[in-house]
Amino acid sequence: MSHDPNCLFCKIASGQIPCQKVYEDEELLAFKDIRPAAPVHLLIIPKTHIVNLTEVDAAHEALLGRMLALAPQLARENGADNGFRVVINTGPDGGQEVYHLHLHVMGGPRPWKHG
Ligand code: DGP
Repeated sequence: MSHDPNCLFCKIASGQIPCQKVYEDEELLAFKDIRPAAPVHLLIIPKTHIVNLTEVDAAHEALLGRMLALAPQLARENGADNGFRVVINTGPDGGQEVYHLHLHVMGGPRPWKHG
């Protein structure tokens, strides 16, 4: 498990910084986005430090699959029961602000702020 002591989401994953957790297992953590762009806005992160999709290799395929497969369950459990959107911002031109891989799960009744 890789850990970057300067990374915000590593600090959240290790419990150093609090979050509104909605799911946790050995590999993944999911919590509410602090600046929601939709009525339901969750972030799913791997606990291990991966900067973004450009750093992903074949060894991460199962982990990425688990992140995606978790999205519908968490969307449903958190009230986005009529559909949702998943987004992974990658790099400067992808609008990535936090350089620890994360999957946005956005849903809930429209209109959304950025919908
Ligand atoms: P991105 O642009 O894809 O890197 O999105 C980063 C998201 O992380 C953004 O929607 C706001 C959210 N965020 C930033 N800092 C915190 C934090 O300290 N706690 C939580 N829960 N979310 C955060």
